Amino acid sequence: MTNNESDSSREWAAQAFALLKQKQELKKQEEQELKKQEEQELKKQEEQELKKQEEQELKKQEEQELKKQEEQARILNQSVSETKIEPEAELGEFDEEFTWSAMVLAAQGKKPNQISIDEIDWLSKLKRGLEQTRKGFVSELLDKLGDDPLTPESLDDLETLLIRADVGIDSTDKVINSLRKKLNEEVVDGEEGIKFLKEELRAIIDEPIKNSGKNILTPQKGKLNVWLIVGVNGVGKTTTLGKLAYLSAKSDYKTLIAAADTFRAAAVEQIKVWGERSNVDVISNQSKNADPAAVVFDAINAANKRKSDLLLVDTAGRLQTKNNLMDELSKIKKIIDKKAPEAIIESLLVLDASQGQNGLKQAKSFAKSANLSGAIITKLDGTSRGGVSLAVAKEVCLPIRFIGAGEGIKDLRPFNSFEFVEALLADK
Ligand SMILES: Nc1nc2c(ncn2[C@@H]2O[C@H](COP(=O)(O)OP(=O)(O)O)[C@@H](O)[C@H]2O)c(=O)[nH]1
Ligand SMILES: [Mg+2]
Repeated sequence: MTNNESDSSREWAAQAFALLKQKQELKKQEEQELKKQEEQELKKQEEQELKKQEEQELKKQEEQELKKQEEQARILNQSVSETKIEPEAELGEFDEEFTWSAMVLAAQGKKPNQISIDEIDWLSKLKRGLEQTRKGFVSELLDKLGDDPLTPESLDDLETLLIRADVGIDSTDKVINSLRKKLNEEVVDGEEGIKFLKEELRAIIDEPIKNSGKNILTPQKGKLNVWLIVGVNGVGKTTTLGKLAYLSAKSDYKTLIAAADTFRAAAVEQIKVWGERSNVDVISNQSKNADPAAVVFDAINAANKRKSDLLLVDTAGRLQTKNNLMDELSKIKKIIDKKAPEAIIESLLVLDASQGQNGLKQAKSFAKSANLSGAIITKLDGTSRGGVSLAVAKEVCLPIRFIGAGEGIKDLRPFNSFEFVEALLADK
């Protein structure tokens, strides 16, 4: 080979090498690309599988929940139809319970001739209902305080007790800070401490009520008032609505019920029984999975025709993450705006006190998307978590409008912070 020849073949070899190298790189790249794609595909498949599993799990949960609800409704319907007429409350003994209830009424400026057996009965029920909450709270507190002045240590105890009663961190902090400030300024004995504590707790619950400009919630006369009863399944919406219908009709408001929980067949039956008991008509649509907004449409027509004062709307309670509950609510609101633009709408969130912090979570997520105007706390009887009422007022800023403490038609009353705090902190 000449020098020339050798140069050019070297060049040729170099070129070939470069080309081969390029090819190999390309192939490597392609392989990597393919591998990446495969991995992505696999990941996607895994994600889809997981999602499917989650959906199935949710569906199963919902089915179970529905089954439970149907069963509850069946039992409730049975017991409700068996005891259609609630017996009139009877005067009990002249005992400690009566004396306590009477004193709570007197402290609100009522004269002896102004009180009714129903009021006494309710206060006794409320106090009894809050017994569980009180047990782990006031009794222990009073034990700890004794007759001695409050100390920084007793404040630590109080803090623990408040948290345990589901009062919430924000409310607890506020109360403890105020008490600490007071302690720094003066000697505070046990009794005075309790009095101050009551004032602080009342102030927390009263704040959203004051801000709303309405001390208690009543239908405004001369207008159509629409109260939407919302909340997740099983918290007591339908029961509460039945009790509200009774209260409203008894107070001479022309009342009507819309059975807009069309998701379960038994829900319509359940509300009809409550309608019968309170002598209030129920507008419903029997067809399966009827559109709730269509039921509300019919109900508003009827309410307009009859010049009703109050339309109570029962709604479905599927969890908002699973279904379009929020869409359903906004559709209902749109219908009301269109058909009755003058109507005064209240969206009342029903919360089951026994669910404690979980209920608070529900309230927060509903408040974000459902434009709530108030809360109704149910099942205060037999739970130790009655303190959650304070957390709702403080952390969700909702005025509490009614409280329920039992399954009977009379076991719901307008919320009164004085009575609530007295019952919560009663010393016996
Ligand atoms: N102990 C007690 N039970 C209640 C109260 N309110 C409702 N319930 C019960 O809770 C269950 C569910 O109530 P329901 O009104 O059907 O709930 P909804 O699914 O939200 O409509 C029923 O068994 C009711 O009797 C209450 O204040 N106290
Ligand atoms: Mg219901």
